[in-house]
Amino acid sequence: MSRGPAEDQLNSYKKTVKDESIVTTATGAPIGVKDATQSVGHRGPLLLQDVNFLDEISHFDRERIPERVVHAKGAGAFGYFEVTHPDIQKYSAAKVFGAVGKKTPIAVRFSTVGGESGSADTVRDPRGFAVKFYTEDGIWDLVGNNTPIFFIRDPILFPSFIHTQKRNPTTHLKDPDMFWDFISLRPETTHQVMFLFSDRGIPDGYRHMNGYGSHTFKLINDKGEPTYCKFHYKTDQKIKNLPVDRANDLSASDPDYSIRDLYNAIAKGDYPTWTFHIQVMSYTEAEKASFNPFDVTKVWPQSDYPLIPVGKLVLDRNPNNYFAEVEQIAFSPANLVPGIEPSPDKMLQGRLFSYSDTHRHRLGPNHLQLPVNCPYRVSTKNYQRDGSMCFTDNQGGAPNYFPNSFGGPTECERARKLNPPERVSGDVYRISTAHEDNFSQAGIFYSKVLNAEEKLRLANNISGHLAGASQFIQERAVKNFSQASSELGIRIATNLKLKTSANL
Ligand code: HDE
Repeated sequence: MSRGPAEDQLNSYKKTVKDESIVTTATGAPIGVKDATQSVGHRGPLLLQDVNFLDEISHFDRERIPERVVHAKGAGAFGYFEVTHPDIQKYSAAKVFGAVGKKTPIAVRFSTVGGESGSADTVRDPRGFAVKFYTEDGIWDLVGNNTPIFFIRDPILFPSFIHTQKRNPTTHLKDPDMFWDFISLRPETTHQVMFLFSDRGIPDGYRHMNGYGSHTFKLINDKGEPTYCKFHYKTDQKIKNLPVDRANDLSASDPDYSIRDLYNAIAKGDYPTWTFHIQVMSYTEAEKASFNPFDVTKVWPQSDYPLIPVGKLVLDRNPNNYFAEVEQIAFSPANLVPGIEPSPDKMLQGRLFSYSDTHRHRLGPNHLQLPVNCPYRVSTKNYQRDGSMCFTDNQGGAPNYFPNSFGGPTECERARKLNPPERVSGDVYRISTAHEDNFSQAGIFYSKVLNAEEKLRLANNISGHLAGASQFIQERAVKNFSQASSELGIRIATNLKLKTSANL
């Protein structure tokens, strides 16, 4: 591995920072001897009165916070979003899109999904692509992936789905039976599984992949009119994927390949950029669409819903401290601003609760006060108070109840207008989505998107992984893939020496 800015970080610190400070305890008391505990004589036991040792070791004992239950391994960077085209203003009055040339600071965290925080970067897995916009109307988080679709369409299945990607509770090993059992029992996963086992399943670092908001969102314009929308970021570095053998080698020789690649590119001034687009769909079009536009296992065909350019994302700063700015960064799809709302997409609705809930567990109820999470471009005024680790002035002497007669913050007329009423009706029950259209777009992906070599690699990649599962599960999986494409089904069955799906 050659040395770049990442490998030279300590040397550059030494060159740029002249540190003549004195070492202290956490309470600021200067320390005279830093490399020895207080003991009784040369060979004697230690003393409980050695408060410097207690200070050091008790803080160390608490260094790790819970890692993210998914997306634990990641890299972060900072930069800005710039509006380059005015078209989105027809659809959204969000201030972040307010004028061509307007720049908004952003933070981005890229991640793998299934592995722990020490796992290898170059695995076959979706990649997280989470963007935090520090807008004049507060924080907007677009917490997406490098895929425009997802595996499931009902959030209640998410914990089970994730368990199958993690370790078997007895063996503590990844388990192909768990993975393929769930996948084959829930055929709505077929589309995303085909994407995952295609070349794009192992991107070459984080700079060479697209990002997608994936869900359908709702935009509201300044007349209070709603439109459905999807968000896309296209990489300007061009899509680049790793061949399977190279990815496997890197997992052993440089498991932090993607973090290193991003850090070094930014440190060298080779700033990665993405062009930001939307697709839009009117309410009338949504009613008439031949597919469910709120189903995150489906794309909106670009032939019918063309990409509309909006702006660009530029990443031009590395984190100064990984823990403070990346491990503690907290994204949530519920962090929305006036002019951008959730659609009825069930998965998005499910996510609206989960993220802030996990942050309260991982970081605490006041995680929004941390510098990287705080909406620093606005002055946050409300009636929330206290909670563990409140480290602001806790809104001083302002009234802590609403309404009041003593001058607390009041309601915003603009925000009210940008949240117009919406009519919703229907019977309340648990609607199973298992048997909705699971295969038509997966079939189009195979027949229209992939070329001959990519089709072959897809079949081989699936077979290589599926080979580890029990035969009855392999057969069920082949049946599903055959419904997307009989050719794909035959290829996998042949590779696995199974009967072809017609005979299964
Ligand atoms: Fe997540 N997801 N997710 N997810 N997700 C988390 O939040 C969850 C889903 C995504 O860099 C967790 O802070 C549910 C889709 C990214 O910090 C957790 C459901 C998409 C990140 C969580 C989904 C994503 C997460 C774990 C189904 C793409 C990393 C730690 C309803 C559109 C963000 C955390 C970062 C992280 C829940 C499905 C993307 C547990 C319940 C679909 C990029 O809250």
